[in-house]
Amino acid sequence: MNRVVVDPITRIEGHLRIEAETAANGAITSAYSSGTMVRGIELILKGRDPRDAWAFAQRICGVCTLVHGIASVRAVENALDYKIPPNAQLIRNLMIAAQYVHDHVMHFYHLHALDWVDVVSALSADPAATSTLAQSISSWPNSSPGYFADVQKKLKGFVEAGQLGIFANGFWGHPEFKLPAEANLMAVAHYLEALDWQRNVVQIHTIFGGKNPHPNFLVGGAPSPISVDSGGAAATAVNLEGLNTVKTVIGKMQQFVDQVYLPDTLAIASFYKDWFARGEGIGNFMTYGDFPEKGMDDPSSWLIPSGIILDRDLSTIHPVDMNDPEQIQEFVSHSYYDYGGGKDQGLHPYVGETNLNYSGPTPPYEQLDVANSYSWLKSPRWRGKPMEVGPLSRVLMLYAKGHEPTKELAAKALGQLDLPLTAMFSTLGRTAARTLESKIIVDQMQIWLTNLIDNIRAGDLSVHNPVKWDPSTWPAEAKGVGFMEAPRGGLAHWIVIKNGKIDNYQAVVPSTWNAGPRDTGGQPGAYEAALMDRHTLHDPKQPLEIQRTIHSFDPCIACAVHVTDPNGEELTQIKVR
Ligand code: NFE
Ligand code: MG
Repeated sequence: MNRVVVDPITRIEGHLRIEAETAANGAITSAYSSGTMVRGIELILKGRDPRDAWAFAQRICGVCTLVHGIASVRAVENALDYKIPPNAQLIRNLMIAAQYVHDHVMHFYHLHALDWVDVVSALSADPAATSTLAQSISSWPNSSPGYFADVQKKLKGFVEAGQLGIFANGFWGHPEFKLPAEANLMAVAHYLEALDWQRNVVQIHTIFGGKNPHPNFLVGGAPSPISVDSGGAAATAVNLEGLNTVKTVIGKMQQFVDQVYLPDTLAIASFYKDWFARGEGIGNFMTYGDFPEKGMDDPSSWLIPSGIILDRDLSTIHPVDMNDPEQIQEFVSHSYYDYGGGKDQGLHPYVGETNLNYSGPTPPYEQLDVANSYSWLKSPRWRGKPMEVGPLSRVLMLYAKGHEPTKELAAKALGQLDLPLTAMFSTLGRTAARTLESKIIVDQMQIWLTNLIDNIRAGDLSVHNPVKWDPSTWPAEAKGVGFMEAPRGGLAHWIVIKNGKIDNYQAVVPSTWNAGPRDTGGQPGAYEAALMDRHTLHDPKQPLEIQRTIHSFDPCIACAVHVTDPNGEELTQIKVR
């Protein structure tokens, strides 16, 4: 038995270590996922004004830059039964959607594509043939032979200078790379274009929330007032000029998704169909739901429904109740934490504990102590079962609920790839689901914007409900859960308020569900199970297969452990033994 150690997994946010045991033929027989650093944001929040919590919670992560702000204001609003105006709801939807599409495109090109695209091979592509390929799959205008020749020249410049810069440290030349040189060059061109494109997208956050990353939020509504007469781009209120910019940016987002992201996903996936047959793992999928047309208290109005799918059975959707202490629990049996009531307890987040006084061994180590504790992540469970959260869960839930645009898109994509629906239960199914939901959500953005403009035209400028702003109106004790679908999956913050202050606060985030370690009963988390689902390492010194499947989840370990490294240290090696 060999043990392959990948530490850190690169092209993710945060610090993740994977250890895999392999048989003589390279097959992964066991896998372990470890978050290697901790901070404890939840402790920082205790005793603070709940109306300020979002600003602290948002600093959990700079990648999903707004999601913890949204979950936090929703938690306070849920605790206080605090309604927000329709305009604020629409503005939040637009801000969340902008985050999704931004995050998903960045993930595909900048974090995940290089698992499938051999950058060095692009050097030998024929620019004219690349142009023919690009024009055969899309009407995207940057597709002439001269354009691709220029991109290739730029790439050659990197290589001849002796350094690949942003493309350094790939497993270039690995035999598992299957794309023709021309497809590689096309993807490299789009990698560079996506860098440029994403600068436009973040404007939506600056218009509605003042800045990006970490736009502003407000308990009870949206932070920026709407004004029909304060002109100019420099105005702090949301005005017609700002709304026009939002409309233009949404158009650019749609064009990129339709003409670049979607066709590239299908083109690349068509060369890797074997990756639609491995890497799923658990088979349980959970969504909390999001994008309310009316309010978070009216689930029938949500674009993304909430629910649980068990054992890949799309015919039954089980309800999920985040207030039920029997349903959501976090375990720490294999985490570097202790609970007051014992390490094998499962705690609902209202009574959750973040104890950093665990006395057993923590990093550094030679090898994870997998029999005992091996991660700063906890192990969240639904009724004791591990769940996968994220784009695949959402697309399956939309599909199972009969959402027509999802069914049509999935049928078209799977038809083009000549694959059955069950192919979605896989590494590339997860990646394709991320692309499909980007299309579903970006199309919805124009509708939300139109509704917002219609409200404003009808004279409704309200973005904030002042009624419960004053803490003297609050009950002495209140508790609530704020949830959303973050790009990486269902995210929820649980808050307990006593005498106007935060008494307890727990965030259980998507990457904790997916990347957490084994639980008390030894059940693996989603990353671990996925790696144990038909993976064979071609070359243990270049564990590309591990990267493919782990990246398909789009890990964010900063979110998952609410971390930074207390010592400012970074590990930089991939160790193989
Ligand atoms: Ni830091 Fe985040 C949250 C996670 S969401 S990225 O919450 O996991 O995409
Ligand atoms: Mg937590």
